[in-house]
Amino acid sequence: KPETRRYIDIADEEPQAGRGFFGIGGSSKEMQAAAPRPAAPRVENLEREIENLRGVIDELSGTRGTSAQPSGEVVSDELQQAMQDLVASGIEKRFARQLVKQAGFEMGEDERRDETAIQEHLATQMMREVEVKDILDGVGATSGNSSTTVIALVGPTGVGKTTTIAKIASLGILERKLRVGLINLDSYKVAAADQLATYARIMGVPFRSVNTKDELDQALHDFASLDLVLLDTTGRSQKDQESLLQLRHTLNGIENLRTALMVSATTKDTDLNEVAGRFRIFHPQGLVISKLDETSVYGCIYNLQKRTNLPLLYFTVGQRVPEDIERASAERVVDLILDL
Ligand SMILES: Nc1nc2c(ncn2[C@@H]2O[C@H](COP(=O)(O)OP(=O)(O)OP(=O)(O)O)[C@@H](O)[C@H]2O)c(=O)[nH]1
Ligand SMILES: [Mg+2]
Repeated sequence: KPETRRYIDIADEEPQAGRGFFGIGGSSKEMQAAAPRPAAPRVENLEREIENLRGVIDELSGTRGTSAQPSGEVVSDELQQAMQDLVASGIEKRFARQLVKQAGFEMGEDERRDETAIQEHLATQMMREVEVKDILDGVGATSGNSSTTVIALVGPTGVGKTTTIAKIASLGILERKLRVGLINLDSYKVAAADQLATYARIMGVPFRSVNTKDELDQALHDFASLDLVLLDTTGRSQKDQESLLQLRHTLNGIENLRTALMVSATTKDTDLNEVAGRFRIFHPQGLVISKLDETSVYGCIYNLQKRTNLPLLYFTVGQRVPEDIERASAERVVDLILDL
C-alpha cells in the first residue's frame, strides 16, 4: 500500500511511495523505482504520515520491535551482527544502533562486509566518544596559598566507596606525593568508621570520624594544611530521597569540593540509570565504576557515560587495597566492550 511522503521528504517535488519508517533516508534508487501514488483524501494521508512518524520515533527510541536493523541506512549482515554483539555486551539498543549506523555511513562497500574492519571502526568511534578525567589533576599544585581539595565519594550501598577511598589515597600519596587525610562521615555506622580508620593507620595518614556538619567543618579546618582530603560517605539507596538531601546539605558549602559518583558495574542498567538521576543533586564531576572483575558485561559503562555526560574517573577491579584500582581510559572501555 503506497503512501505519500510529502511531509517527510520536504525537498521532493512529487509525492513518492514510502516504505514505512525504513523508507526514510532510503536509497534514491528505491524511491525512484516506486510509482507515484494516485491522489488520496488529505486527512487520510495525514493520519498515515502521523503513524509513520510515530514509527520513526519508536524506532529511534528503540521501543518498537526487536529487529536489529538500523533504520534507513546502509546495512550489511556483518553490520547487523556487530549491532547484535554490541547489544549482547550491554550497550543500550539506541546507542548500538547509532554506532552501527555511523559505521555503515562512514565505511566503504567492501569494509562493510569485513568484520575486522567493522570492529576497528566501532572501536575508533567509541574511543572518540568516551570521556575520561583525572580527578587528582591540579590537587596540591604548588601555588603559594595552596588550599585543600576535598573529594567526596557518594553512591549506593556496598559499591566499594570505603575501599576505593583507601585506594585513591594510596594513589595520591605514592604517585603524586600528596599530603592526604581521610574523613568518615556518618560514623553511626561503626564498622565503616573502623574500616577507614584501619586503612588510615596502615597508610599513616590523619583520620577523623564525624557525624554532623559542624564536626565536618572542624575536621576540615584541622586538615587545612593537607593537599587532599578524601571524604567517605555511607551508601544511600537512590530511593531514599530524604537521606540524599540530608547528605547534600552536609556537603553544601565545602570549599574546593569535588564529588564523584560511585556505582558498581554489576548493577542492572535500568537501576544505574535511576541511580545516576537521583545522585545528580550532588553535581558529581565524574564516575567511579567498581567491581569490573565481577561481571563480563561492560556496556553499562558506555551507557552511563553517554547518559550522564560525566567523565569516567576510576575503575576498581577487585578487593585488594590498594592494588585493585585503575585510572579510567577510553581504550580500556573499548577493549572491555568489544572484547579486543
Ligand atoms: N570484587 C570486588 N569487590 C569489591 C570491589 N570494590 C569493593 N569491593 C568489595 O565490596 C564490599 C563493599 O566494599 P565497601 O568499600 O565497604 O563498600 P561501601 O560502598 O563503602 O559500602 P557502604 O559504606 O556500606 O555503602 C567489600 O567486600 C569490598 O572488598 C571491586 O572492585 N571488586
Ligand atoms: Mg563504606
